[in-house]
Amino acid sequence: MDQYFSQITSTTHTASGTVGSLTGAAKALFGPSASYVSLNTGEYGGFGYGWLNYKAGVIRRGGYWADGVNAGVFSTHLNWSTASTDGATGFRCVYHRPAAPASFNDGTTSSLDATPLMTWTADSFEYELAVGTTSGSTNITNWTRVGRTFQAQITGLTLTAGTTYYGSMRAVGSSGEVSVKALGDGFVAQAASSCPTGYVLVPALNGYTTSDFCVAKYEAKKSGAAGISQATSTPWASITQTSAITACQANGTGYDLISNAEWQTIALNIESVPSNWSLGQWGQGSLNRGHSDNAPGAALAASNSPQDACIGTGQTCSNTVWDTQRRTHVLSNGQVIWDVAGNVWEWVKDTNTTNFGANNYFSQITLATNPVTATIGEITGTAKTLYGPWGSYIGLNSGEYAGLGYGWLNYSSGAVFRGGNWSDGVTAGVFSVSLSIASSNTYTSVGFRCVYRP
Ligand SMILES: [Ca+2]
Ligand SMILES: [Ca+2]
Ligand SMILES: [Ca+2]
Repeated sequence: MDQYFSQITSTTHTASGTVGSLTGAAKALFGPSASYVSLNTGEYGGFGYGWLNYKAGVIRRGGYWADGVNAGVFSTHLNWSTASTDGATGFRCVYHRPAAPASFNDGTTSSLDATPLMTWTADSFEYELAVGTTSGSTNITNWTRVGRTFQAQITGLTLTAGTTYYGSMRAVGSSGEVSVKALGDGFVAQAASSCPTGYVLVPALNGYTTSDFCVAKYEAKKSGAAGISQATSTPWASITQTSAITACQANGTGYDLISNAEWQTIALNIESVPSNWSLGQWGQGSLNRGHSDNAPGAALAASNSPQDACIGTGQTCSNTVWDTQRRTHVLSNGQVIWDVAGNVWEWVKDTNTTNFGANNYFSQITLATNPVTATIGEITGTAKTLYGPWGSYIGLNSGEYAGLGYGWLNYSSGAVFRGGNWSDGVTAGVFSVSLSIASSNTYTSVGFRCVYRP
């Protein structure tokens, strides 16, 4: 029955329905919250009228210039369809401010000059991070734009060992409107563990690695029995995975062949840094895939200068000019690492006995396409978790395929090697993986990279 809203109650109008995100009777869906049944003449409380005895499709609110006492902020009209128009009916827009980032994690420990790598479930917004000495405060670092990405850290800080700091983050909409803050539960700064010469610090990544570690900036080069990290000379290839472990450990205590979890920590970090993408934004265009066009048709030495990022490739690029063949990637802490993608394949320390299903580009590998789960080293999951990117790139299904690389997953020959080589073309990339050969094999296109765990 149609009625003034002061007279509409849960007793007079009992029918329940769902309108948008609300479910209830007319009073809950359209009416005022309190009871006004005594206001039953004259202005009727000024709430307006409910034309409720219809279900024609659309909902109009508020009344119009000729509605008299029937107009009001609660007035509701249900007798029109979506195709209706008249001169008394207009409309009003809303802007939905960005939602607070979900699953924000501000890490557990940091060095003295940078926050931990902070992670969240990214949507399509730009994000900002802040750091303070109490939850939600910004007294250490005010809001700092980190771009549209899913993990980031703030560098250039001077933190005090043993002190607890708190990260906060917010999303920023296209008009500059900010979301409610997401609050971290704090992290403790610790005296920095420095990396050996030729190694760069990699921040731990929740779910993959529990501590920061050092990775060789370069593919291993042969120096006596040890695989060392230096720019000059070509990579040490034609070596078995077993011998690569020995060659890394020959550097001394704390050195080892990189694990698959450490490789993923690096690859996922590279994925999160906007400048590694051709269009300067996470997920836009493609990641560079290193020396992989088979011109020249051999592995290359590197350079000590990040400006020489395309050295030897025949292409021209630098640390600021992107190219598919660029050999360097930047980590979230600003460190530069060479040839993670392309040049020579690289053994990881873990082995594999699982066939993960069809081979494909990593932009096309999902939980659904390759659902087999297994444990490789410290990680348990499907191929996407064990070897793949964080983001969903299913729409990047031609050309560069996002530059992520290819998964040769339909094997279980024993060994795991990553990154692709100089002739792999579009199938090379920081996530590329092959499960096709045994640890005892050697190839001229398969080398290795060492880590140092402080
Ligand atoms: Ca924390
Ligand atoms: Ca080339
Ligand atoms: Ca490589």
